[in-house]
Amino acid sequence: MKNLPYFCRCEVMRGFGHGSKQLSIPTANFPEQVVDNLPSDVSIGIYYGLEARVGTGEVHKMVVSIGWNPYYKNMKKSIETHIMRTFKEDFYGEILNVAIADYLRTEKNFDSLESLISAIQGDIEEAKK
Ligand code: ADP
Ligand code: RBF
Ligand code: MG
Repeated sequence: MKNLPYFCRCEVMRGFGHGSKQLSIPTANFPEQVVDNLPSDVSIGIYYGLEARVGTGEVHKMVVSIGWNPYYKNMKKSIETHIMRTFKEDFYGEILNVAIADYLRTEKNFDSLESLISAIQGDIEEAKK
């Protein structure tokens, strides 16, 4: 993937409302135009990032999922960023900067919500390393 690190910057939109926040893994979703402009060699899958920054705030580690979320059978491809820190407030409409550094794994389907969550927690541990 010669386009890595891949930088993108756009406002945060409302996502599919699957309740990621209730699972303690909220994901900031980018608008469709960001998804449509992804270079073709940035494959579907889960990545970790060097940088995630909301507005002019601090820089944090992150994990990002690029794909169709097979567990939820989404019809639309999405780019969802989970920033590895706790925010007091939502930041819908704010500009989010991300630097997608490297690939962790392919997107998978799971037979339970628990297995999806534990896979995501595993990604977060990998990203920290
Ligand atoms: P949606 O379906 O609208 O994307 P989520 O449950 O995924 O809803 O929550 C995402 C929203 O939560 C983000 O758009 C952002 O405003 C907020 N948020 C709070 N903390 C975080 C975080 N650590 N990482 C990503 N988004 C966060
Ligand atoms: N969705 C899937 O269907 N399969 C996956 O393998 C998958 N991996 C993810 C990894 C990370 C790090 C993140 C942040 C999300 C992932 N998702 C995956 C998306 C997930 O289904 C979505 O964020 C839900 O809204 C969580 O409830
Ligand atoms: Mg989301």
